Amino acid sequence: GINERTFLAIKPDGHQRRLVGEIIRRFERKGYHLVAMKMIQASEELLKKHYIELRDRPFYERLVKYMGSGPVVAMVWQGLDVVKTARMMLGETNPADSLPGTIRGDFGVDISRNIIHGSDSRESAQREITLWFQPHEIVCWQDNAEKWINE
Ligand code: YYY
Ligand code: MG
Repeated sequence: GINERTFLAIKPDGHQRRLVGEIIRRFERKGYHLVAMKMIQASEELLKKHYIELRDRPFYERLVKYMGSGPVVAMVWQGLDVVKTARMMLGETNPADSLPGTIRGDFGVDISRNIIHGSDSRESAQREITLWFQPHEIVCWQDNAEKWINE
């Protein structure tokens, strides 16, 4: 949709490796609209809820521990088909399968250190935005470049 929203989170490795600016820059230059952002040390409870669908996978506990091992930068981005396009900009789950030009393809090596999270569907985006952000943390602002980005 035109004003679709997605949830992105720069993981602790992306943050420690000083990729925050680089990642935000990619979404800004693409033309997407940033409506929420915060740096947080996520609790185990939040991370377990975030990854609830993976609770039976062998890497679940390790994943939750890694995500809680440092600050993450949580964001909500808005724009035309942003859920699907953001996933393309991230690359595949495994950086080894991700093309150069994608975030995971350019900056990652290991599947369990893949730099950034992005919602995989509009339904997950809605669930994740609600989980990570309070309604008042989503900022509506006039985008003066809008008419140069969407017809
Ligand atoms: O959505 P995406 O992040 O691309 O992958 P998911 O299948 O949702 O898995 C979430 C997260 O788990 C992934 O980003 C890395 C980690 N992971 C892992 O450590 N080992 C795997 N075999 C699969 C996923
Ligand atoms: Mg996923």
